[in-house]
Amino acid sequence: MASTKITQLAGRRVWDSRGRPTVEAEVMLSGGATGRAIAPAGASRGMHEAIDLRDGGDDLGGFGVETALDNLADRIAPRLNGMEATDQEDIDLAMIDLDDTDTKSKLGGNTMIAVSMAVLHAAAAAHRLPLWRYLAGDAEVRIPMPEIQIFGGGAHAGGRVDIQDFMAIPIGAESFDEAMEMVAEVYISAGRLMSESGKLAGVADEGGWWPEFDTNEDALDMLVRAIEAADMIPGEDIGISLDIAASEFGKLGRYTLGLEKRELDGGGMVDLLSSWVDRYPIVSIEDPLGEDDPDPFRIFTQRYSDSIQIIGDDFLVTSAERIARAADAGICNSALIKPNQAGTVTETRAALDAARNSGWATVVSARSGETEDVTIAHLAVGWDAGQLKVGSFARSERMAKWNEVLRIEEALGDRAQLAGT
Ligand code: 2PG
Ligand code: MG
Repeated sequence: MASTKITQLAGRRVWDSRGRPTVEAEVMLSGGATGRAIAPAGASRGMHEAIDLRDGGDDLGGFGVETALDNLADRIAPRLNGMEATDQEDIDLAMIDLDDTDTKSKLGGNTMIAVSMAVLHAAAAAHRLPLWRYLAGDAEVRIPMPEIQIFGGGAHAGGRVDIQDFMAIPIGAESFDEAMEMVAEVYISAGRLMSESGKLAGVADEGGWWPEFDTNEDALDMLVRAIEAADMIPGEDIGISLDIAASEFGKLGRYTLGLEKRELDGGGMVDLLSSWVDRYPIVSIEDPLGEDDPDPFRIFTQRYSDSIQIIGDDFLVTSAERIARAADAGICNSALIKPNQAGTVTETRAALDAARNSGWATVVSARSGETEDVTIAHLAVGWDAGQLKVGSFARSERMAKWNEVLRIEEALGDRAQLAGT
């Protein structure tokens, strides 16, 4: 293997799927290998996530990343120069030490995750291995089951309906290739039904159809119809997965729902969601209650933990500590794993391990602001996470990830196995 000392580390401003600036990091190693990665950005952000450092002010809507890039050039690069790229933990700890805040507010979680993932790519390149294989080593891996958005709502669609992600999980698929085909049919049929009912109004932030509905239930009904119209059986071929992202419309146990601005407390939310789980072929629900509302979250988990997947996103923010605490308290049975919520690869992996140690399922996830970066596709396979969520079945920042998994499935050949099958 070529030598793997970091000899160059640089950042540049690139642009994400919302047309906002973001940080790209590029690393070169002594043996000539290089690695590159781009930070994604969330819109419905958990309050305990690593800070996405932005310049503020009037330019670029306040989303500028000049401070983040200065931190990379002036503080991170001099510190990491000469370090071994294969010692991912040392690299990440060096940045954590340099930042020295709980939320990565000095260096910026966006700066740090771009660097951390770029180093990982460079190390894999030095080993002449695809990233997923470098991560897996000799371990067996499975291809992740995809969760794919058909309608986008909530903060990704101006609050048109409350639920943020209406997703399809192709539980009846036997390969990733077949999973893609099944969801493609549902996406097409949902678009056709929207058009026929005069509701086709473009797409939301992650490429799911714009939710031109009066209620959340209308969207759920339409999703069931779309699955049936694509000649598949809801709940058998395709399960419904929802990201309620309840923290976006609920604070301190008060939830303001619907275009009519109906108010519910935590118990009311549990009842409403229970009525949906009982009526629709729902197999997974993310953030059913707010990040600051653990008691009803626990009640919901107790009621449905045996029958559906209950994922924490804003509630757990890819933190090993929060995941372990939630597991002890009986809240959630699965964790969303978003590298930029943690801020480094090492902490992301620790969160995944914490979930696994609690017997939970894990879902590696993109953010609503994305780019052509496909690192998460490799993490999902290489870490054998079991599931992958990257948004809809449209727009290249999403399709780049699905297409990358197709390539990995092909590379695995006969050994490829879709998780959950
Ligand atoms: C989520 C993500 C992706 P955002 O809530 O799970 O859908 O959204 O990146 O805006 O937090
Ligand atoms: Mg979420």
